[in-house]
Amino acid sequence: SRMKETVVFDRDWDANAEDNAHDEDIVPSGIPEDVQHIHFEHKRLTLESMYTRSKEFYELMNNRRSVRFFSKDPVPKEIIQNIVRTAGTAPSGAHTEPWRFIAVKDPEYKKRIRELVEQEEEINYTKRMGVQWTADVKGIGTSYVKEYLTDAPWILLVFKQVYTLLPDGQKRNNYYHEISTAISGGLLIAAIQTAGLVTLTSTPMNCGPALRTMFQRPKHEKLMLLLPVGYPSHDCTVPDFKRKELDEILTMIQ
Ligand code: IYR
Repeated sequence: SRMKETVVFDRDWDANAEDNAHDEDIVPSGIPEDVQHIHFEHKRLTLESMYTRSKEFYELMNNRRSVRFFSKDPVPKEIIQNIVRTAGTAPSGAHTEPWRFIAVKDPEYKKRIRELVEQEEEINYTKRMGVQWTADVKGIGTSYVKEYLTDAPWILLVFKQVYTLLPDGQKRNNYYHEISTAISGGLLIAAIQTAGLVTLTSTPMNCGPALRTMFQRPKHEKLMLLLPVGYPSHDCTVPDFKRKELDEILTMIQ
């Protein structure tokens, strides 16, 4: 299918890329067999507070929208650091924590990112995505021109690490690196929303290797997400989308 043909253009999403880990160079997980197990403290909430908190969190998250029009107003770096701390709490296969984040505020680098992404996206829109895909996203009103990349005060890059490189050059298997980093991305987005900021979850096709090189990151780190973070501009608009109803996403067996 066209979709399949398109995806192999992006080397960071190629499960068979030659810089992925291979069984022969893998050493065991770093978890000692005799790791201490400690008591897990947990304080139960009242049922009433569980109802309210779950509903309030849902309402907060339901207000999240993917935003493409950003204000240039600055956001303190400590807030970005807390957001990334939250992303780093995600569960991961064998506790490998296979993620790496880059937070870019430097206007020169944001400009370079924008130039690179726009250059690749122009090819994506005209050649790689194909007729069906470009038609499917037309209503969102996107194009290869991405002003938000220089307007937003921060750009966050999320990389997955396909293996962990140990100081002696050996490699440790990062089990489920893709889903682990994807979950971490979900927590990152929730943390951005909780902080009162907005973002756009973008996956710039074919930009991974160049962005990794721009920031001197190693080959086994693959770009998964690129998120501008900041405040929406005053005239920001979003498409009038509705979410699925609960019964369309949940089957309860009880
Ligand atoms: N990657 C392009 C096109 C695009 C693709 C999807 I799927 C969207 O939901 C929106 C846009 C871009 O970022 O413009």
